Amino acid sequence: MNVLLLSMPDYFEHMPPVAVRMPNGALTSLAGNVDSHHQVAVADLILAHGRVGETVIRLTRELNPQVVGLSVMTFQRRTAARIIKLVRSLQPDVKIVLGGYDPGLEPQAYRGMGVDYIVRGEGEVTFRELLRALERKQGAEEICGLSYQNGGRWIDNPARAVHHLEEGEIRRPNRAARVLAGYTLLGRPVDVVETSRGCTYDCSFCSIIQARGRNFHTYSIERVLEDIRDAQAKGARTIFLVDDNITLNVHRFEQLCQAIIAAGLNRLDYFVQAMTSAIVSHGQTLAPLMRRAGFRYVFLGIENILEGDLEFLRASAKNTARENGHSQGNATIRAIEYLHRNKMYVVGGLIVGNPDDTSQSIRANLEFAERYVDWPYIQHPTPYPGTPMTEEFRQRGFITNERVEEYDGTTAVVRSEYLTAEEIEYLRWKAERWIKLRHMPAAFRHDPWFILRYAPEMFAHTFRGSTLRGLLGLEDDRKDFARYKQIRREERTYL
Ligand code: B12
Ligand code: SF4
Repeated sequence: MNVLLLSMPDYFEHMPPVAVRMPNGALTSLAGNVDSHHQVAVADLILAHGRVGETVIRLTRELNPQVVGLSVMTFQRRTAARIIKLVRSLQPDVKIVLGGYDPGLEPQAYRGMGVDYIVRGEGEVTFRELLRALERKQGAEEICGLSYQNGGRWIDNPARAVHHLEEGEIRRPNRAARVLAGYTLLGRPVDVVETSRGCTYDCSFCSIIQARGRNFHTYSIERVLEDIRDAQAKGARTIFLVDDNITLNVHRFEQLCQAIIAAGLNRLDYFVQAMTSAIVSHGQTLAPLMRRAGFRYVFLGIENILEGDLEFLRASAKNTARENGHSQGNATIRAIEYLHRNKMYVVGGLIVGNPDDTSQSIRANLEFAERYVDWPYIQHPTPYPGTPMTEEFRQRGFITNERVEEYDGTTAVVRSEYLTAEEIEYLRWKAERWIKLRHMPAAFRHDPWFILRYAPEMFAHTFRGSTLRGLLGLEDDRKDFARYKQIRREERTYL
C-alpha cells in the first residue's frame, strides 16, 4: 500500500522555523515498523510551513496514498482538521489515521472530521496491524489501541499494553522514508533519537502519565548507537534525544555517554532533557561525562523556583537534591552550576501563571531565568487533555480560552487567582525577549555563518510587533505586545 505520514507545520514561540526545524520521531518509527512491502513516505510539514496546502496537494498527487496518517498535538488540531479536509477532497476514498498525544487522549474531538481510525498510545504495532487488516480487507475489531467507526458509531478497542523496548519488538526508525529536507537546529542538520520511553514521576502538567501510565522502558545501548550512526549517515550533526526522562536511570545514562565516546560519536552535538535532581546527585561524574560525549544543550525541567508552585505542578520531588536519602533543598542552582562548569548550556524550562501566582511570584521566576539560564523556555500552564492540571483549572473556572490552536504553551489560556491570562503572558513576553538576545554571542561562536546569515531574521522573530519607541521606553510597550499577539494569531493560519 502507499502510505503518506504527515506531521503538522504548527510551531510555537520558542521554535521559530528559521532556527529550529526538527523531525517528528514518531513517523519514522512507524515507517520502520510496518511490513516491508509498503511504500511509506514521511513528510514533516514544518519543512514546508509557508506552503502547506501546495505541499500536501503535490505529495498526494505524486504518491497516490491509500492511507494518510497524521501526528497531532493539541495546538495543531485545527490545522489537522484543514489538512484532513484537503486530503479528502483530493482522494475521497483514502483511509485517514490519526495518532499522537491529542487524538490519543481526546479522540472525541476528532470524530466529526472525516477521520477513519485513531491510534491511541504507542503506534508501531497498532499501525502495522491496521495496514495488514486494510490490505486483507479484514475488520479492525481485534486491533488493540485502535478506535474506529462502525455503522456511524465509534468503537474504542481495548488499550494496547505499553511496549517493552528491551525485547526488540520495535525496529529502528526508517529515515529513508522522508521526502522533505531541511531539518536544522541553529544551522546544523538535526535528527531525533530515542533511547527510552516513559517516566515514573507524575507532574500535573504532563500528558505522559495519562497516555501510558508510570513506567520506564529502555532500548539497548547497541541499538541506540546504531540509531545515532544511521542519523549521522543521513547527514545529522546534532542529535536530540527525545526521551521523556533519560535521567531516571543515571547509571544507564552514564553508560550511554561512555558508549558514545568509545564509538567516536561524540563529534556530534547532543541535546537532551534532564531532571535537576539527577544532575546534582551525580553531577561530579555525570556532567563531565556528558560534556565529553558531546552534550551541548540541556533542557532542565526546573518548572518553577517557588515551593508553592512546585507543589501545584507536582514537580518538587524531581527538583529536590538528595544526599544519603536526605533532602538537601532545591537542586536547580547546583544543577545549573554543574552544567555550566562543564561548558554546557542550560535551556531553562519554567512554568509561570499557576493558580496562585501573583506578579511578584512570576517576576521572581523571570529574574531567576535572567540570571541563571542561557536560553529561556518559559511556558504557561496549559490544559492539555487528560492532565491532572486540566481538571483542577476546570474546577476552579480558570480557563479563559477554549481555542485549542492557541494551546502552544506560550499563549496564556488560563488565569490565576490574582492575574488575568493577558497580564501573565505580558510579563513573560516582556522579559523573555532580552534573555534570548543574550545567547546570540554563544550561538555565534559555535555557528558563525548561520548566525551572520540569519541573525536579522531571528531578531525580527524575537522582537516582532515591537517598535524602537517601545523598546526605548518612549511608548507603552503594551502596544508592542498587542501587535505581537496579532502577528502570532496570523502566523497560526498555515492553510
Ligand atoms: C521530544 C519532545 C519535544 C521536542 C521535539 C519534538 C519533535 N519534533 O520530535 C521539543 C522540545 C522540540 C518539543 C516541543 C514541543 N512540545 Co513536545 N514533547 C516531546 C516528548 C518528550 C517526546 C516526543 C517524542 O518524540 N517521542 C518519541 C515518539 C516515537 O513517540 P510519540 O511522539 O509518543 O509517538 C508515538 C505515539 O504517540 C504514536 N503516534 C504519534 N503520532 C502518530 C501518528 C500516527 C499516524 C500514528 C498511527 C501513531 C502516532 O505512535 C508513536 C510511536 O509509538 C513528548 C512526549 C512526552 N512524553 O511528554 C512531548 C510532547 C509531545 N510535547 C508537547 C508539547 C505541548 C510541546 C510544545 C507545544 C511545547 C512544549 N511543551 O515544549 C512544543 C511544540 C513544538 C513545535 N512543534 O513547535 C506535549 C503535547 C501535549 C499535547 N496534548 O499536545 C507533550 C506530550 C509533552 C507534554 N506537555 O505532556 N517537544
Ligand atoms: S518528570 Fe518530565 S516526563 Fe516525567 S512526568 Fe514530569 S514532566 Fe513528565
